[in-house]
Amino acid sequence: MIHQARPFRLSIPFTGGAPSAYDEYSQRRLSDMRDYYHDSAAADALIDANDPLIYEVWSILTPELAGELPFGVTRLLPGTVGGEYFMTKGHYHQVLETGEVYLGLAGEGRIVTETPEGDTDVQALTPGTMLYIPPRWAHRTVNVGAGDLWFAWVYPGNAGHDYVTIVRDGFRLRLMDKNGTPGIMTTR
Ligand code: PAN
Ligand code: ZN
Repeated sequence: MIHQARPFRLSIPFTGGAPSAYDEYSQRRLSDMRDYYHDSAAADALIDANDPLIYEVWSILTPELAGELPFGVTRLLPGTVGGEYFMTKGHYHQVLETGEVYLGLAGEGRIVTETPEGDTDVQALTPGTMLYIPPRWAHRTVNVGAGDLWFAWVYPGNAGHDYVTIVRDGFRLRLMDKNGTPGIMTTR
């Protein structure tokens, strides 16, 4: 169902957990995103072994219009693929001039961002963190902790999602587990 012009409410557990209501649920297993990881041989081995669940998304959908504000919650599981932390696919917004707000609920994460011009940034996402992703910045969430990472987000209804650029080029910065602490690998 797509919510229309009546106010409504739902609850989101502040320590992480599925929202009490949502329009759409989706999940990504490693097989859904093999080409996003740096080490595709390691990804293939894990897919053959148990094809782990990487993340789940609960979304409130709205009409895809500029004044609308779709929002929801993401759960990103802990783990690594060839030393690279479990992460979301990451994307540019199709309408590049649209930003987004994230709110950390549980766990320890990072938001890796970059612009088409090659500017890069990494920010911590922890419980209570509100994080602003300005227009033009591609964004990916990475779980660098031992437990689940939960966060909420809201973005403009007209944004759209461009995954093609990221799967083709990859992010310039990747987060790797270096003996238990996150290290940044620069790819280009
Ligand atoms: C978030 C993300 C969500 C899943 O809602 O879409 O965390 O990540 P991917 O979209 O990269 O698979 C958001 O940034 N929406 O715009
Ligand atoms: Zn986004």
